[in-house]
Amino acid sequence: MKVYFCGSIRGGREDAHVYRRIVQKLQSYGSVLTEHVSCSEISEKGEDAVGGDRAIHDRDVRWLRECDVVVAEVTQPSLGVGYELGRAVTMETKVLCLFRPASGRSLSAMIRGAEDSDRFVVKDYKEDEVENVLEEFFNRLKNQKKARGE
Ligand code: 6IA
Repeated sequence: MKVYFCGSIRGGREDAHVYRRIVQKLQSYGSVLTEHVSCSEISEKGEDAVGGDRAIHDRDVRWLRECDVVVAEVTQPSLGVGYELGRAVTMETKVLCLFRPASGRSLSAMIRGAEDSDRFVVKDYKEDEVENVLEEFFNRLKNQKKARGE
């Protein structure tokens, strides 16, 4: 299973510790293509990739096409994460968005309103529940795959 993880980079790195926790758990389900998003060394400048922004964009879109599922932490607003989610919807890839209401923020209507409880799932959670929330989602995903004979 290939998992594409989305989290804010230039949108702000305040939640990097939560991204780390999510990526760690995701690695027990398969390979995480975008592991670097959780890396504590990346600052919100996120500028030092070889090939510049075009290379980042093109590689990330290629990975989005390759992955089986997209998991996004959407509490910290990020244009890049919003863009990735829009592309994932067009590709008809399964999406899980994770949002922490305790942040005091209000999630964009374009994310909350995209929820369809099947292909695009939005889940409110508390930080210490994150592993359980992921476990529940991936168990359901496994059962759905089994039911389809995949
Ligand atoms: O607008 P943002 O920068 O917050 O967008 C964040 C999202 O876009 C993440 O989910 C990433 O998948 C993607 N993204 C944005 N910047 C980069 C990036 N920068 N590298 C990889 N993906 C990115 C360079 C950092 C590099 C030196 C490791």
